[in-house]
Amino acid sequence: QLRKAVIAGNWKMNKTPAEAKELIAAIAPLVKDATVDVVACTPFVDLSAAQEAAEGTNLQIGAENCHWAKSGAFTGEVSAEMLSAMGVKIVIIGHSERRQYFGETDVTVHDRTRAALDAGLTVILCVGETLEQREQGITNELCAMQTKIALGGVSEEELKRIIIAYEPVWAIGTGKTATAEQANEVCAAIRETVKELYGCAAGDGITLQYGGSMNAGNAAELLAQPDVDGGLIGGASLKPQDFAAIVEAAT
Ligand code: 3PY
Repeated sequence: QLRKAVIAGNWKMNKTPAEAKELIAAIAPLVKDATVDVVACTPFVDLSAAQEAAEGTNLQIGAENCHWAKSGAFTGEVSAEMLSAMGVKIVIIGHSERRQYFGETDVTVHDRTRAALDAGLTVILCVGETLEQREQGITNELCAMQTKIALGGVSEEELKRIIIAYEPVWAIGTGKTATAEQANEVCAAIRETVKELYGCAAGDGITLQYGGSMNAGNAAELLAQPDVDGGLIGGASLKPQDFAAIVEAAT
């Protein structure tokens, strides 16, 4: 296979540490034979508990955000260094909920990506258009621009630690899913952008995920698309059977 398939759960602001332990313990046996990479991205306070529960399994634990500075006067924030120091290997950056509710911009997404790479983390970089932007017909250009700004200054070597998740904002937490064709078209456009920046081999090698109400029912069709290599899973990642079914569909 050309690229690594990665199924990552995005737990968002759900689960206490005790609940996280339980959920990981429920998911792990269901995905133990997966041939794809399986990740659960949890709230900061759940990371230790989730890591403990995932020990000895093939489940990787990731975070949902990190700050761009190594340390300093940034009340309420968590640095990439801190995540790395606790053994976290992967982090979501630029999720649309961060952009929508917490003032995240293409520039801060770039800065957080930079910090995460510097700390040795793998980044799940989220890009995607709003409904208004889709209706204006600027989806592909917008996703290309978000990708280019985020990856500014990222080396070809570092690109190996980037996964890009295409998440149409209108499909997030709304129950609406992009059609498989829509998902593939935008993923293909993002891949073209990466090729433009880094060359054909790098573009062919990068893992692209679709995210936005992917669930046990629609995963197989989305994941069968040639440019969709994995999924970033919201609500369904909190349901062990559903999450396992998505992992199965990617296998
Ligand atoms: C969703 O599926 O709603 C997501 O936001 C995944 O990140």
